[in-house]
Amino acid sequence: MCVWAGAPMNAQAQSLQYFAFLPVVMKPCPVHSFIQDGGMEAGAPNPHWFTSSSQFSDVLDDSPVPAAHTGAWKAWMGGDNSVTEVISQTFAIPAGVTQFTLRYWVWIDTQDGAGGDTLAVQLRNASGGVIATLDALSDASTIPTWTERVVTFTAPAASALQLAFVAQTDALDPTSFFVDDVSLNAVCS
Ligand SMILES: [Ca+2]
Ligand SMILES: [Ca+2]
Repeated sequence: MCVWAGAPMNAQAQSLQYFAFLPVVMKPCPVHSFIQDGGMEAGAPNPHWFTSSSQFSDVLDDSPVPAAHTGAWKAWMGGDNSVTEVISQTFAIPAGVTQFTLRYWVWIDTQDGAGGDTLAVQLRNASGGVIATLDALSDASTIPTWTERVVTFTAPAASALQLAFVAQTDALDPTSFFVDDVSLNAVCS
């Protein structure tokens, strides 16, 4: 890429017209996803994903029905009343990278519909403090089959951050939030 930095001052100066071609330094763009095992195929217990459940149930699941988006494993969050379930992963960031594109596949199977069962996708600092909610879904979101979500966001400069999916259900009419194939890539100019 070049930048035109010169222009004639007037007609008499046209013979002095010049152009300066300035180099634009392009930083290498990491092409890999910062999230490891985005498809959760390493199973449970998982070396990359932290999981927690208020009911002590397994969050990562390889049941053939309902089927994962790809492979055998997926996250199955919720599925019962009054439950909080989380999957999260802390990832390292190369210096200077602050813009990201998050992609993940989600499917919401609900007996509710009033909006009280929620799935929040959170950007957290490495200690787990919430920085931003990147995506917010609920049982009122109509996602009756595997659907890809794409979120582009700017993060604060940091050497490490955490991505978390947090599902919470209310006391009536359960909702299952299924998540699979999570990827997080740098956005480069
Ligand atoms: Ca999978
Ligand atoms: Ca509910």
